[in-house]
Amino acid sequence: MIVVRLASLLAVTAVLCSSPAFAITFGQTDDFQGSTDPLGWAEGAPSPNPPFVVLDGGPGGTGDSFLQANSSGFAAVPGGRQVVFNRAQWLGDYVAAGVTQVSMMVANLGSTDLYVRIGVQGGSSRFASTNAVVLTPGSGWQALSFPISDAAMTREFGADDLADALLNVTEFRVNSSQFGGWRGDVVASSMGIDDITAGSDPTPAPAIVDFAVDVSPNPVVNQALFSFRLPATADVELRVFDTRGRLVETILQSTRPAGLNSASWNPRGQSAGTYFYQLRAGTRVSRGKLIVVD
Ligand SMILES: [Ca+2]
Repeated sequence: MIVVRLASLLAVTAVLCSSPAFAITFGQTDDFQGSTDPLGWAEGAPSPNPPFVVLDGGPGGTGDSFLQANSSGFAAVPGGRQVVFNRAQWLGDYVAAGVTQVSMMVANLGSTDLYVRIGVQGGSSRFASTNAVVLTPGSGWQALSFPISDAAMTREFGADDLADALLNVTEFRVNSSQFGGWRGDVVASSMGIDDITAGSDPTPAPAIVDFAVDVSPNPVVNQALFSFRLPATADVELRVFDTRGRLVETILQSTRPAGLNSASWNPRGQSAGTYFYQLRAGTRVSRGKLIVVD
């Protein structure tokens, strides 16, 4: 009887595992704010130098966290290649989500050139960017966009059917590969990554600039009022995240006129503690911290 129950439990588990536990959504962003959780980004385990979150020095400067990926260049040991992959929130049906491009901020933090590409795996098929973006050492944070299309990607393994692979992506990766390929080069290097965003061509990568947002009161008791001034009509999105980077609530998602704008948030149902807000207005982004008290 126990064997039967175990068997059915395993069957249920197998069914659950056959579909992604996470589904990619249009507009999702890994900004690494608010914690040292690398958000599922990893290297082949066990790596002696897995990717890690650096709390300051991202494209927004102080307080802008980012993911750093170091590679040793030693071929014979894990961690030798410059590559990070994600088997969590970047999985699922890219076609249904309308995701045809991934943009990100990338910095070359090492002393050798980076040849940045993305890769997607669906089923047994693997594809990587046909053309790399070359980043020289010390060139600062750069906004990169990688189209996900037959024109922009090359089959690296399995069936040459990108459209089919995109129906159920099982791994998404970023690597440095000078001559193309899935695995990433064996090279001593260091890459900073931030604001990895699922979008569509020709969505530009968000430019990070100062953008003043007033939050009152903060700490928040019953209600917070966000005030901000727009130089021109813009598509505005205001979201609140917890310290693990999980979306708590989308407060505002609409087109707003030039001039002074405001939006309020009632944190009812949320536990007391630290939260982060992110306001996007066109290509402008502003982030800040909220404290919710009982
Ligand atoms: Ca960040």
